[in-house]
Amino acid sequence: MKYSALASTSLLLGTASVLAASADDWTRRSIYQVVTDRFALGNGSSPPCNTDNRAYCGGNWQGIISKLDYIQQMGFDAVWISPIVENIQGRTSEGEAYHGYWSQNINSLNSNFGSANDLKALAAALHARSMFLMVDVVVNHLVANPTNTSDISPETFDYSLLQPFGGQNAFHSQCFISDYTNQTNVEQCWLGDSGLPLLDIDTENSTIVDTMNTWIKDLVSEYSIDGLRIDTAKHIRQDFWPAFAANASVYTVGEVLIGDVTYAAPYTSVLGSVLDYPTYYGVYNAFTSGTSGNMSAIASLVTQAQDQYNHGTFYVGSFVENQDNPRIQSTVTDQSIVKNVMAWPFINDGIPILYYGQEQGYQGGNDPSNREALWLSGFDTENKPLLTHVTTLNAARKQAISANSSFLTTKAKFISQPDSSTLAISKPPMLTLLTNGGNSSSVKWSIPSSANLFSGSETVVDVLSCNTVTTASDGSLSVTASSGLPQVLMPASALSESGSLCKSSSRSKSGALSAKADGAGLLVVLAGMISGMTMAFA
Ligand code: ABC
Ligand code: CA
Repeated sequence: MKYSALASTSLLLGTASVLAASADDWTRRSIYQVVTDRFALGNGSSPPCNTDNRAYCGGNWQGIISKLDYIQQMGFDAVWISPIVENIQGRTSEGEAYHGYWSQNINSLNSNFGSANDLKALAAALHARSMFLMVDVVVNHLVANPTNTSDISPETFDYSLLQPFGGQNAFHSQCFISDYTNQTNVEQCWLGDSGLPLLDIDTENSTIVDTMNTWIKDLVSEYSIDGLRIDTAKHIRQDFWPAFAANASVYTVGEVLIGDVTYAAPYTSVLGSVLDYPTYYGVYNAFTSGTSGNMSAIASLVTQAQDQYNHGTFYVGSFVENQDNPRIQSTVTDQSIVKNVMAWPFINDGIPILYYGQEQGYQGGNDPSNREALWLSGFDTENKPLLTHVTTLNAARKQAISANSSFLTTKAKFISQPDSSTLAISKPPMLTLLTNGGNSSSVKWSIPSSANLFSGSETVVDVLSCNTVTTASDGSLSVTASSGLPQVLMPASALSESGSLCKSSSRSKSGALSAKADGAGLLVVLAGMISGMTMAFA
């Protein structure tokens, strides 16, 4: 069954109701992350948007509603939107609050993105498509401009703007975070700098804790939110989170920005899970430094995370780009490498997240360059190889979920390889072969019969190309690649029952048969028939 019983029931009862989606419900999902200001305008216009200006460009919730076909046709069934509450107005020394992380009043919405009805309409439109809504929330800080820019001492802020608290005593005393090895400093000092201080909320105060817990409960219910991305999770004491998550009563994924598994691990017990930053760094480094990139570091980070995280890595958010880090293509443009990196979130244990724009080939570097307007590429779905790639990856994951009922609860395993520029990741019925060799490399993967993945003389399909290979009589498999492309292999028998993926895979070797969105299924079938006929006549 594609959706959980609870989700289906909610759909029958009415689209506006909260699905109360759990971490388990989210594991079958695939998330498309948008910065609301940069995705689409409800009126369909395409204004210019210079990221360097750090200013609002006009995207809004109605814009997202108008482009749900675009998102859903790539196979995504959840959307994570940037923070929704009212932010600091006007221009600060760091620009405008177009990204939404500079809250001022948590009880009011950011009118740049639309009205309460628009946000409710977005939730309803998503639910009508059986899609989930994830909202980004900030609990750690509020932001105020000092009234006197030459003096940012705490007395100089206009606290009346900072709602619902309204006074200096709601904040930790002023100090900027200066020592990331001192957890008290990380939790109680302030992010930002003298140019734009992020006033650190006193989350040790029980009245404030109650306010936050009531706030999140009401927010989730008011806007029918299915999941939360928790900003700056490591900047609040761990024991704040369990009650907050319980009040949210939906899946919560915390942003713990760190390269260290052991540091991140405890947050997987106080929240639904975390964004898997440690593995992100491993993947980013392995694929952006040529063949000197350390591929085995990925295996070691994932294994550590599987061992140390609560629920292993099944509930993590798995990503390779986001609003805080340079896009992959700002460093590497070899499309074979880009395709390898993009495959990662879809073939490991976690919940895949794609940051909007990657499918269009965006190349922005660090913040603010990585927040390009999507409308400037015209929502093009033709001639966009990476969009086709991600569509296939989503379809492959869905097919794996339906072919193996324990796919989502079986840990990914790494099969050791002789070539250090390769990785082989087994998560039955998927076997993924990755390489950082690049488009002119020649690499080989060897899968021994002891891996117990395939039977003897079995047909195995690379669902990215629809090419097939056959296992040896003992079930072992040897695969070579001369173009540096990733391969996502599945037994032909795991593909035959349903889905649009490589329909005629066992007969065709044509790369033209790669999976398309559901609507293109007929085309794929026809192409398969023609291809099959060609072979029959040959
Ligand atoms: C603004 C400017 C930027 C400028 C920045 C300093 O100030 O626009 O050009 O570089 C929002 C906006 C940003 C804005 C900030 C500050 O507010 O989106 O444009 O940047 O005003 C979250 C969100 C993020 C958001 C905020 C604030 C928080 O995802 O979009 O930013 O609500 C820390 C926090 C993390 C936060 C991040 C931006 O800063 O922990 O929650 N993200 C080390 C620290 C991390 C730290 C990171 C970056 O540096 O450990 O805690 O993140 O400062 C690994 C190590 C890590 C290390 C990384 C870099 O390397 O293991 O420890 O992280 O290997
Ligand atoms: Ca804090």
